[in-house]
Amino acid sequence: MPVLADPATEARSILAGLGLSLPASGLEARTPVDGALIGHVTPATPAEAEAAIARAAAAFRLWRSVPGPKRGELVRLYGEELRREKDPLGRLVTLEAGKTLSEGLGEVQEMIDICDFAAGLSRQLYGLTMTTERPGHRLMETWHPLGPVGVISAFNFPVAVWCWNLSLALVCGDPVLWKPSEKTPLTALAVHAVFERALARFAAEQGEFAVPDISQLLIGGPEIGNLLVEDRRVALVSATGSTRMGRIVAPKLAARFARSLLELGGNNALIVTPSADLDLALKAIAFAAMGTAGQRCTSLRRLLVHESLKDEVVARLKPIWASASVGDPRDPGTLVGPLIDAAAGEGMANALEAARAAGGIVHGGEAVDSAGIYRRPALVEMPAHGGPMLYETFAPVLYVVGYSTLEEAIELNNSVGAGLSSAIFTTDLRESERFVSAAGSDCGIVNVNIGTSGAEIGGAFGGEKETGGGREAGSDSWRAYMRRATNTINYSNEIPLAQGVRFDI
Ligand code: UN1
Repeated sequence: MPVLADPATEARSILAGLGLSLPASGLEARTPVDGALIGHVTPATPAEAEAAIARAAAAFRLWRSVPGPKRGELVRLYGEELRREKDPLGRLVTLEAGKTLSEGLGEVQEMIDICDFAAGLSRQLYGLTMTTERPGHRLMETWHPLGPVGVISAFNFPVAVWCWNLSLALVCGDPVLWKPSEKTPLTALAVHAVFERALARFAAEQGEFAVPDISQLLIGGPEIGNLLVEDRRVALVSATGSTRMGRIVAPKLAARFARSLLELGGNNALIVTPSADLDLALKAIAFAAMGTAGQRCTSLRRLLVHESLKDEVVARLKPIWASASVGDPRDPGTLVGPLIDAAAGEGMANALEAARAAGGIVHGGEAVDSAGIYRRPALVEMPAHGGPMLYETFAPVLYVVGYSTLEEAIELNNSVGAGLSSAIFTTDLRESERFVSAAGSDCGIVNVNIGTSGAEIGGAFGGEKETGGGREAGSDSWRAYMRRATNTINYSNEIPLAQGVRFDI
């Protein structure tokens, strides 16, 4: 194992390199690498959050009239700044969220990718023109900026998910107010400081179009998130987190008819059919279940294996699970880093207890440190689909059950509350087409011969049912950040009414 620096010292030196110093008191910021205190951050008071919302509302009135491609230029500059700082930012993600260095860097890459996507999109906010039933008329739609967007993000993708929202919102003409997870305030400060550099460059190069306060960071707890949710000046709240959080946020937004974009829990399954290429499947299963220590909303939690293969698949997975290296996420040999905190470790232990109580055979899962946040990944043979398989445990636990027909496997895939991601391994065209068809998986992400996690930004990301229904990142997800106006323009000398209605005066 290479000699690695003290995590808190390394984090502080990365922050200093980015020009950030931490105050002596405030909210604690810790690293899960060894549980140490990195420093403190200053939370926003409710009055400060209120003032920030007012500034965002004022910024909106200016930013909405800046031409889309100019807005895109700012996001392009941010992508350039991120490229320059990819290494320290990726390391900081690793230190604060505990994901492996490769994944920390991958997360920053995801930010860069969405900036590129959004910069291109800034010239493509297309509306349709329709043929009209009336002579001398034109019927079309235009897409306009919506208003300030509140972003509430989770610890597991502490910076990329904000950037999916920020880059699209800015290009769409909306200012952003960001409340990051209380568990990851430092990465938020760091990426926001880098954004401010891009904004300063934009102001220097495109002065007439620069608008202050188009991106603001509000560090704090649920009370700050709640202010964003309840304030009528916040037009859209994009919230990533648990289904429990979504159940609190969604009715409040609905009560004031605000838009919501919800990315909630997942309980993702992968089906291994008799025709599957098992070598491929095993690699995909390992990354999807153990990557990010099982702390992605897209992590694989339920493995549904055809009964003819179940023993073989379990026998081949067991040594992969037993040999996966658990340790410091900065060590290039590590596959599974720490869980975010001790509570997450307890959550994993409780799920395994529930699995045993339901008759499951648990392989692995034990803590390897005294704090219980470094845990061996667990592989659990379940006697039937049930017990803790029915809910999401944010930890590296993979439950395995057998199935006999594809219909049954699809039923099981769809039988849980969440509907985020799903996958099938098959070389049978009929099976894969059935899985992706209207009568197949009911999830927002439906993959063939690839795992459940690790989506590219080009597609729309999100899921159905208790996952909340929101879509972020690629495809036409931008529409959530804009309002649509339908325009009928009469250039004739008559007032013909639609549907042939007559009203002669
Ligand atoms: C999340 O876990 O909240 O598809 C987002 C993936 C990542 C995003 C996950 N690109 O796994």
